[in-house]
Amino acid sequence: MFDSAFDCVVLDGTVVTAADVGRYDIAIKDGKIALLAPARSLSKVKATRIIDAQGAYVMPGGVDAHVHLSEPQLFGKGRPADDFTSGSRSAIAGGTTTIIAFAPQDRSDPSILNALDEAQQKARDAAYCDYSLHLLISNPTEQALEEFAVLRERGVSSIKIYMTYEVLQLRDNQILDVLLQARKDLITTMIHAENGDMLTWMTEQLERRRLLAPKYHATSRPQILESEATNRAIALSQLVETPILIVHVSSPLAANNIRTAQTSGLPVFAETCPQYMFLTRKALDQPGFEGAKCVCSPPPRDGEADLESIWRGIENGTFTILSSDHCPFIYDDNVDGKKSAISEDAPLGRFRYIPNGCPGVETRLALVLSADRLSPQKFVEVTSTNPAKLYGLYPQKGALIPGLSDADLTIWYPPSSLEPFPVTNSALHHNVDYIPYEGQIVSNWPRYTLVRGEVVWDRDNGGIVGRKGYGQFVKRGPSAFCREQPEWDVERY
Ligand code: DUC
Ligand code: ZN
Ligand code: ZN
Repeated sequence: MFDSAFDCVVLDGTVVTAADVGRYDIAIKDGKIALLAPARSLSKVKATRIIDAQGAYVMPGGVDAHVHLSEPQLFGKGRPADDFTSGSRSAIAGGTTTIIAFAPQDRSDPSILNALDEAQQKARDAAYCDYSLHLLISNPTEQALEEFAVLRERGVSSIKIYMTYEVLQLRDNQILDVLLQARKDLITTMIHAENGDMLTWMTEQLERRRLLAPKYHATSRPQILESEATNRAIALSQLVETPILIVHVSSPLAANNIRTAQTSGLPVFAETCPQYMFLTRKALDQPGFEGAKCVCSPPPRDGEADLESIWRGIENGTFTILSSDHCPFIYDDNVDGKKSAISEDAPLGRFRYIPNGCPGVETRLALVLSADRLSPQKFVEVTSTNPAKLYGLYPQKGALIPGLSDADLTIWYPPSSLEPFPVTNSALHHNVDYIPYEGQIVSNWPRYTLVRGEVVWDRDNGGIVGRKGYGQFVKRGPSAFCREQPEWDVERY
């Protein structure tokens, strides 16, 4: 029965999908999952490579649907330090096999297709893992809206819009235009929900009092900014009757708004990130300028109760996905990095100019698994399967279905075979000089990462063993959570 030669066989894994956990062997052929069979039943089949998982977790490769690479200045001063090569290298070393990055439209450009061309150009032949792109819309002209159909033809089925940042913020009527077009073209709209005008006002209040240090970043963006914008985004999507995804939710108040909308049957989805599960605003209140390392938006919240509420939101399904929001700025760089916010008259920097974002693509899976809080199925659901479903990659990604799924695997160390150890930036593979989690103890780490059947990360034998350029652009269909609807009718109101 199993006499055909396979390219690779993974023996005796504790195979975890979003649905099940069981002890299996996995056979791989031509980059696809070929077969799942009882553990050790494939030990004698012919295969070019055999990996003995020794009972360790074997999971569909991580899908990180929120990664910033090769972007211009968008979030304050500075620009992300990772390109598609270093960002995807860091991804595979952390067990992530597919990333979705952003193609930012220039605000002066009436089209969105130049942004897509440019991002695809940057990514071509550069990545270690498979990738896709979200179009970041900052100028929803009539032309841009008409081009949504072209995005779909080119395999891009999601966009991101902002309710804050001077160079990105859309007005409510523009958001409605975008949502209506997204509904027509079956595009998923990601929304950065913070009230930009409240933020500007708060920033001015703080600056007038010369309260400029990094910790005031959190003061300038209280939860009400996020919860108001979240509510408004939900109301706008309710008017147009189209799904939205609120990205990087940090606030329990916003999460409550989302939960209420979901309970009433609205197609509102939400993402959270490790920085809102492990960090509080104390991380911004460090000696000197150090707190700038953890400046991201929305900011980490007040205390343990807030972290607890985000974990609970993952457990109870409020959060559909858990992404990194990897937004990598070098700390010790006063041109493009965090220190660009320091000037002679503000030696501790001005929080309003600190580039917003933290690195995290490599640490996302190990930190969350090591917290030992989610069931293994829930872990796979929010870090791999749901992002694949939400963004039209399923079941090619995020699943282990023979004949259908790419052989993208994350294989961990067997139970108790690795001493818990502190994560340190020096062991990571991005282009950044720090992580917010330096010294945090993890109990496991991906031992092998496979992309389409090729081992690209072998922690004990060479580390990165994949090849730059191996990663392919993955064309996506519509979200599994989106459905065709009749034309929106204003007369219904
Ligand atoms: N939004 C993001 O999605 N990433 C980094 C900064 C931001 O505001
Ligand atoms: Zn954002
Ligand atoms: Zn982001």
